[in-house]
Amino acid sequence: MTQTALRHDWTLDEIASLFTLPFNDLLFRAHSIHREFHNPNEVQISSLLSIKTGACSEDCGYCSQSAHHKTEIERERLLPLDEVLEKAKIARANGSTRFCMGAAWRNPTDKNLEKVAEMISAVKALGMETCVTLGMLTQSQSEQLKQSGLDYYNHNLDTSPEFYGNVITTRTFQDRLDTLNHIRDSGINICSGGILGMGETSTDRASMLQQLANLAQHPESVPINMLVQIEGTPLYGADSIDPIEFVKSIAVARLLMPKSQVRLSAGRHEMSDEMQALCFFAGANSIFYGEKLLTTENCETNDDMALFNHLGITPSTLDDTSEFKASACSS
Ligand code: SAM
Ligand code: DTB
Ligand code: SF4
Repeated sequence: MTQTALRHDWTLDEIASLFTLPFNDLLFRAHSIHREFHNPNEVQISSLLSIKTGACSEDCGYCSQSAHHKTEIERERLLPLDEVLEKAKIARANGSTRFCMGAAWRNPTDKNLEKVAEMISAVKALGMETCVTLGMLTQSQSEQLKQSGLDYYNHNLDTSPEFYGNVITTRTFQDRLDTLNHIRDSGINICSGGILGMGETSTDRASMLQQLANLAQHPESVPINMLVQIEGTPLYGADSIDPIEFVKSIAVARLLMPKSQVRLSAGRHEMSDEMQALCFFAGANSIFYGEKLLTTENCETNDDMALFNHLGITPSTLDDTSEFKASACSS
């Protein structure tokens, strides 16, 4: 049987019609593609650490760390290297293969970047994959990160270009695409996705996925977050997304980006085991693992392992992921 081809020319109508398929038909199609490209019983796990917290000059309407919103978080300067390494070692001992460090910056200064580059090299030396999310980057900053051993850069489109202005006003959708281009051009894997449940329509969800799928190369990792509602942020109290619609969005992401890791990201804490199981069936094959995301709580690790056992899922090892990378997302 010939392998399903990767496409980069999806129309909005085509994607919208995937969303209107009967649920069973959509899930069957997504799961079939999932099996074609991935081991259906394996999930990759990454751990997160906030290396610089709060006081961010951006006004992202969902975020606890924006200086524009009154939220109850403890601001923290850039963490020292030894503290970061200690957390990375714990994540490694718990089975995470990738360590993702996040900073509440609009963009890093060159001085900040040097310190983060040191962290990346040191985490890489532990035998883990590295990921950072630091805001907007220039081309030369991306290249510096690549040289330090960075494997993935997380930079989300967050939502559709049409809904974007309702969520963020301090930087544009195009700014985000520019950063993604710099990351791609410097040879770092891209982790880019968005957030569902911010009051966007189903067409917005289709449009955001269209933007990701029609990039010249699909992001290697596609985090799909469900909004974690944080008191004091403008999006606190937004209408939450229907769980079935969320699962359908995972299925559509899988259909549009067959080779990518689709990451069931923030919001798992609010999901039932059944909803997570449906997301894994629909094509999600990676998660953030550990009791904290950046500033909010994640699922208990014991509960995650119990769910994995219940579903017969095993966490992937680095050998499995390097096999995936060897067949990278290029087309
Ligand atoms: N400051 C950097 C930036 O915005 O690119 C990096 C950190 S930022 C917290 C990383 C991503 O986390 C955001 O782009 C957003 O998609 C996601 N995120 C932040 N707060 C969230 C929330 N309350 N619920 C769900 N996802 C969230
Ligand atoms: C992503 O898409 N989700 C993660 C990671 N990339 C950096 C962050 C989720 C943050 C959830 C809210 C918080 O803990 O502050
Ligand atoms: Fe700042 Fe990132 Fe939060 Fe936006 S999402 S306010 S850029 S930390």
